[in-house]
Amino acid sequence: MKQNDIFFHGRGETLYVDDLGGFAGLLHAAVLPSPVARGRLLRLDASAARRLPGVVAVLTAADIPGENQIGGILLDEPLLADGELHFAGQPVALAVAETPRQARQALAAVRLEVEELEPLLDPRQAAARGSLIAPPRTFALGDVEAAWPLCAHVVSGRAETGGQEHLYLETQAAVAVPGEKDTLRVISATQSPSGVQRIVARVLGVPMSQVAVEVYRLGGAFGGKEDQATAWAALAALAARALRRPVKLALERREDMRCTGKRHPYSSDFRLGLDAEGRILAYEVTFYQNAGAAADLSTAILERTLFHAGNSYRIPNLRATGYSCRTNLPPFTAFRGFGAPQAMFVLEAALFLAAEKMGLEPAELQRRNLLHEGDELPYGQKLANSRAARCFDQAVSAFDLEAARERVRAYNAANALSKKGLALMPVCFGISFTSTHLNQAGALVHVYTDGSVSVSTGAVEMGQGVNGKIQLAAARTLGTASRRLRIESTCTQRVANTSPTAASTGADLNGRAAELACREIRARLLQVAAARLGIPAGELDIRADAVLRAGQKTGLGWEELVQAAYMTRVNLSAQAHYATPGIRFDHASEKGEPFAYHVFGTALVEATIDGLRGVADVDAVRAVHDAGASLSPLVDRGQAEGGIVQGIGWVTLEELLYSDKGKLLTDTLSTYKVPDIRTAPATIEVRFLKDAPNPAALLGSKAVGEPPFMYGIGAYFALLAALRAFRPGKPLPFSAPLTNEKILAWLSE
Ligand code: LUZ
Ligand code: MOS
Repeated sequence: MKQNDIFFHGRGETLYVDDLGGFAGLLHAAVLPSPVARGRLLRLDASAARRLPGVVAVLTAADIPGENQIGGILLDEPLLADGELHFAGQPVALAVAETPRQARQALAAVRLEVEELEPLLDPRQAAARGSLIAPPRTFALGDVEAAWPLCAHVVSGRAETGGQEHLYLETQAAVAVPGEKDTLRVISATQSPSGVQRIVARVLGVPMSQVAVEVYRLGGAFGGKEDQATAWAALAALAARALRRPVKLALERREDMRCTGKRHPYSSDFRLGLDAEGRILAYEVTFYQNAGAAADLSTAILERTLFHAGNSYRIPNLRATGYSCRTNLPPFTAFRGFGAPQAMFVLEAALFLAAEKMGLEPAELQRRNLLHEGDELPYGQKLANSRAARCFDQAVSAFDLEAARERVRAYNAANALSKKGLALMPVCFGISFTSTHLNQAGALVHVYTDGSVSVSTGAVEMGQGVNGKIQLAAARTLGTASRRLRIESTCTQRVANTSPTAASTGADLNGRAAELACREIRARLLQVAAARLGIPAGELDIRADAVLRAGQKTGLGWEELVQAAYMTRVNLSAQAHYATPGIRFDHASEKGEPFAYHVFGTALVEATIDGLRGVADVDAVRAVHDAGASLSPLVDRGQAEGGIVQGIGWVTLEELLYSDKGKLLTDTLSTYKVPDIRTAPATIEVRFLKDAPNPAALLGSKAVGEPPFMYGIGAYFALLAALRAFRPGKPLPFSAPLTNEKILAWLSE
């Protein structure tokens, strides 16, 4: 990010969807959520609501001109309930009024007659009753059955991880503006503009070409707007189309917490077998994913869980099975890590248990089993450029594991009521969308006659700094100064068929597309320069706004060059498309090379438990992280630090509680705890692996968004080590989050 961007942002001048003005005749919409988790809608009476002051309309499923269907992967999610209620918070009706307050007053006056049915909330129960989103899937390598008898040690158990609220600062929001001839322009806070365009067109029954979707930026997303921004945009579009006026729909925080999906809770069974030296021989794991009431992205998320069942470890015999279980909770959705954190937690639990049984430090088992170059991953891909051991060993030496262990031992010997623990957390995360077709991106670049440059791509800026990275890559390729470049909003009329900005691939894919478009313009400009200077284009270079020959300035500058190109009628615009090469996956065999490359790293986490009060502190997280040749070390550090804190929140603090009727009880920030400045570790230190360019991505860089999240898992196991110091021998829980309440209960039981 440029300095002036930071000041602009810091002064609060950034406009989010709810801040946008200038829509003549703007109406406001609000959504009536289902009051029950499962039931039948017997009657909906909006006559009193429609008579209230300022109320323009109350819309229901009957008002949808196209299909009442917003499912992306599976067609199993109505936009507005059509008789059956599948989760508390499911949109039932839409009130539209002159002000947001009047719209919400209208909702309170809608009379619903509902027959409430017993909801299904537990994923194992759902699986037992055959309530599945899709058939189960199994990834297998080697032969686990043949391996069990060879194991010197076998441990088994159950591990649970809870959901997680995204808590993006900007809640879900969209504005829909009708245009002439049934066209519609939707400004949406979405990670997936083309996804919104496709569903809005489907719901309205118009071609996609009549719907333009534009995104300026998001106030955070974390996966929560990959699929789940769509419903709100489609509702705004429905109202705008019906009423022929611009309509805004922006959720209040509590509405957002109640109605939108979160990270998937998982309940898993594991069995891990090792030889006498502690080498993993066999691992069997079954994941029960709580998908909620509709598919959303659950099948893709479960797939990434299976891909990461082995995390950073070499496992010659593995069988991983996943069930995506349909329940009556709001559909769970993408969240940073996309199913991989859930998988990694289970294997770390198994290793922790095995280490205790063998009388070893978990770190010894971790180190012995790290992946190496050429190892076969459970999905058939041979690991290339493994940096697992390099990161692990550097973390052990740079952060002096021995000294840290000694500190913990000394502290625990000296303190009876307070104990420390530490854990190492290695991470190996595959980069590419697991759905191969999504690994493509487009860009459109215009150079204007004054030398300024406009760059559009499919990438959505959500605070992760993707625009800055694209700007850097484009400026470097063109040979002009970054300040001449403007990264435009993301718009489906400029760049079509965009994949969501997700899977940590935003800069990889869109940066490459921008680079390709800029290369084309650069090649044309070099021809122009060659003609002007009478020097072969192959001997010329453009750098820092100047045309060079053998490193020497030729006297021809950027602005003059661009003018010359225009005057000689040379195209100063280019469109380009990038598709990640060399990836494929075969669903019949569950084998292939789905990932362009992997990101590696290891964190050392230290934590303290106050045994009297049950209060846990994560003291320090230090990580050696593989960022490749970072495009922006400051941005990447921010991503790593933020991911670590978010990961710690997931495993130690953030707890979603539902009533037995399936209603979210923790729907405010007084009941749902998120990490703050007090709970964040006092020390976070991220060191980037040195001299580690990545041949498989933009300018040697690596994707950075998701992998660091999983370092946070180490906090759970550091806390378990501290609990162990209080009570040797007592079985430890593998149930995240390990809240202060759970710690106190374990200590006092
Ligand atoms: N979205 C998706 C993702 O559709 N496929 C993926 O593999 C993925 N991974 C992480 C985050 N979002
Ligand atoms: Mo666009 S959304 O008209 O660039």
